[in-house]
Amino acid sequence: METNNTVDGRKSNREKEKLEAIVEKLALSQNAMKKHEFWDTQPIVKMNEKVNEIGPIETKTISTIKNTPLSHSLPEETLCWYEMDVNNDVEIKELFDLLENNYVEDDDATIRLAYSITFLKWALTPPSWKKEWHLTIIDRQTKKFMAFISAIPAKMRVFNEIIQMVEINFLCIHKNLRSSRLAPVLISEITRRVNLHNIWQAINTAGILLPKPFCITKYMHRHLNSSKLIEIKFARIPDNLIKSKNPVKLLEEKYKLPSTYQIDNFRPMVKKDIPQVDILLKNYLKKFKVAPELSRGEISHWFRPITDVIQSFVVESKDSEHKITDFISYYIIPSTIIGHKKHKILKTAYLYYYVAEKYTLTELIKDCLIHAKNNGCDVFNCLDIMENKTFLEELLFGMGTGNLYYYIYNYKLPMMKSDDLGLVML
Ligand code: MYA
Repeated sequence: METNNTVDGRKSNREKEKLEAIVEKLALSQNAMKKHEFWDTQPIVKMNEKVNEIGPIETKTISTIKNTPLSHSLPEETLCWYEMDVNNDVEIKELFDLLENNYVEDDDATIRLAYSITFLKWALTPPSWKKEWHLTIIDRQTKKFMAFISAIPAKMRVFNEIIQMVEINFLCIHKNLRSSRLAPVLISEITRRVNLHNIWQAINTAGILLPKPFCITKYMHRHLNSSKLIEIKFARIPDNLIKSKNPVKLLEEKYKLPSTYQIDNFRPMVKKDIPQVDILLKNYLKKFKVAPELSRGEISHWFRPITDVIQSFVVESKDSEHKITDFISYYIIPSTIIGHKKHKILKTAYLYYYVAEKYTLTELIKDCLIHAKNNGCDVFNCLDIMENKTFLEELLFGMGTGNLYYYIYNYKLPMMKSDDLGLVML
């Protein structure tokens, strides 16, 4: 049984031990028990620490926080802090260029995330966003963007506690400035700027293992365009098909989808649906140990459809009540296919939030796959969080190679299973 501030019970303890064992194994195999010059100084759970309670690690007051930027830690002749303006076309293009050329790549550097300008604006401007949290480092002479980190406000429920936090994202340093300890400077400066708003916790994801994730999740992928995925080596031909005459054709047949929705009254979400979606989603997210506490304004911001950024759908009852019974959404991030002659962009759909009431989750995801396919997406991704494990097999999702780790800053939180997590980060 779980209570407010402790996690108890033999079953959850067994699960916790299993999870701790996995992290230890991973930590050892990836040599992450090593010293972390920066992270060892931060209020985070240590890699070998066993956590049995939840709550802040350190408590401070605003009066102890410096109100000037950490300039001494920057090479001041060449670089300086800058608060970018996301609504300025030139500056958002600068951010786009920095990320397009320097952001997250897969392990063998074949694809690199290339968030669109419209996506970046959307992701960085939820209700109560702050310009000073779009923290940029520019080259003093050329004014080029050389590094970036962002925070956005996010209320999070952690077990029964509701905490005003920030989500940290888009940490990026130009390739020419790597390994010069600039990341700790960016993280410390954004921490200072967030602390000045009396906010002391943050949540983020990363593809690398650091001290210490509270949840380890796996990426799952579902082909929408098998021939392209094979050509760019995102997917490979399975062993059982290698000897067949036309394995790609067989794969395409395997992943073929109907061209029209299977659910009656499955339609794009519109403004008037927001109050009903709000109630449905708030209620659904109560199932999970960690989930966002979304305001109506945030629901409107995060789910209002924007072409090639975010797509949301509802199912509306056919009777005079026009009740919304189901909801599903996915977002789109293109990736650059690095150095490929034929293909330049991989268009990827990512499952976002959903509520399945009248229909099964499998039925809803299937219509979402149909939309993503018709919308030109090549692959549909999701994590093994929330109730996603229930549809993976039937809808032909395959496991990816990497993990996505979830971290919380300045908060003790025992490790949890991925299906206890109700948080999707962009
Ligand atoms: S995750 C996406 C991260 N971005 C990329 O992967 C893009 C491509 N890579 C790069 O741009 C650079 O390689 C980055 C590191 C910028 C990642 N999370 O400057 P360095 C630590 C946390 O010499 P560089 C996202 O956006 C590393 O362990 N720490 O390294 C969420 C080492 O510390 P230590 C990281 O390679 C970000 C130190 O940095 C990460 O030139 C959440 C080395 O610094 C990472 N992904 O640059 C940030 N990568 O010695 C934390 C490296 O101790 C937020 N490091 O091991 C925490 C909450 C803050 C707000 C709190 C408010 C209350």
